[in-house]
Amino acid sequence: MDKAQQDALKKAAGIEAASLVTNGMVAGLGTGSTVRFLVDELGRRVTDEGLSFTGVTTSRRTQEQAESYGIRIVDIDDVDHIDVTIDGADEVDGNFNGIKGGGAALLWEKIVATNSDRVVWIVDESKVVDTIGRFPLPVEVIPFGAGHVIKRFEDRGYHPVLRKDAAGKEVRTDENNYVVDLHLGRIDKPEELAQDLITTVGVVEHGLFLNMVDKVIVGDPQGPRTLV
Ligand code: ABF
Repeated sequence: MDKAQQDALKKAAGIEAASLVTNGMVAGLGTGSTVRFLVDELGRRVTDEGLSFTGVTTSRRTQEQAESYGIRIVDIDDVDHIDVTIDGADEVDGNFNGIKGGGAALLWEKIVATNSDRVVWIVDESKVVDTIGRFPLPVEVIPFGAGHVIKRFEDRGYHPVLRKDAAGKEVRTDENNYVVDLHLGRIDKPEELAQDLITTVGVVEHGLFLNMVDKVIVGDPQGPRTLV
């Protein structure tokens, strides 16, 4: 599938999901290229149809895009609940276990998701897998002592790689932390791995999103479909 075909599938999923946002709602807006299509569609509806809702975003870049359409964005602590959060994912399996964080936004994404009444992911079909883990698992790590955390991951056989940008500089999250990607190949016991990661001192959060999504909309050449 070339990029244009993948983008068409992402766009179809984004447009389909936009219909879940109705007037007066508090909507969580995720991060990534698929969500960009969602926000574009929501912006069109705001402009053309007078759609009016409040947004809580999972990254500064989504906030900038949403505000460019005049969408009202508030801090997550300014609302007592989020009606629905729509976000992307890097991988999702048949048990609705997913990997997120390719966009280095996994911490805010997980905070927004865990404060949402409903969570919906939008993906192109390449993200749907039998077993998660081929996509390197992002882990958000505090810079202080990150070298020792990486060493621990190496000793556990997690094949960690500190994420760097094209200039070779460490990628920083919106919380100014590092991202370490674990090249595991496959993850057969995600709950056990999640527990091991979150109890490692210096780890802030990881990209395993287990039992955290209610609906997955998949962009498909035959039209968007819902993963059940
Ligand atoms: C975001 O969506 C990230 O967690 C994940 O990396 C991204 C998927 O990226 P894309 O939609 O660009 O494929 O939530």
